[in-house]
Amino acid sequence: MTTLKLNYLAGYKCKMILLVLGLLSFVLATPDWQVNPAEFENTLNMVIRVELNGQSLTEDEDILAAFVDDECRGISFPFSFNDDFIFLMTVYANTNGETVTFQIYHLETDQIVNLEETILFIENDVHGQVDDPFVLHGSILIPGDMNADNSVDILDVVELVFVILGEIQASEHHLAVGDMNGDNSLDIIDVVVILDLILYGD
Ligand SMILES: [Ca+2]
Ligand SMILES: [Ca+2]
Repeated sequence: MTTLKLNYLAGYKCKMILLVLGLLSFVLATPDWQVNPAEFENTLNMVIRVELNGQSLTEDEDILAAFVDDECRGISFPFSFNDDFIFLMTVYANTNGETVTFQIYHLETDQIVNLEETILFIENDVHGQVDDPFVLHGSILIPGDMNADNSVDILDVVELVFVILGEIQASEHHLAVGDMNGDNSLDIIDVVVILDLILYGD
């Protein structure tokens, strides 16, 4: 085999490896949350239900995590129960009295959401039961939902047009959910994208 061919094959292999790595990084775009139970002596257990924008979860692939400061202290995946999704969460610590916070990765909108409630870690505590879960609340941004009513429809298009025309002053929320093409401005292109979303879905 000639050197030229070998160089070509090596280059081809490199491109394939880069392609595979690229695909992997796309697939693994979920949060890098990990906890090592062996590092902790104490636990508490929770049964949790999560409400985002006042509504229960509809995805069974969201991920819930517990934190003390920025350190992950527990991870849980939802399972279906009584037409809802609940999480069984074990939280790990070495010290009582630490404040535990929670975040959820919302797959559908690819957002990590800070949840409002916190607990104090007390070893062997139990929070929530299967028929009466501990409820965590948070807010997600729904692309296109200009009027923040948890759905995207013609009213959002009207509000966006009013914002573009200067009839309504653009708020941070408007910019966060209305800039559909990510160019940091609200204009007719965003109207077209939202109309497309309403008419044809994503
Ligand atoms: Ca709306
Ligand atoms: Ca835009």
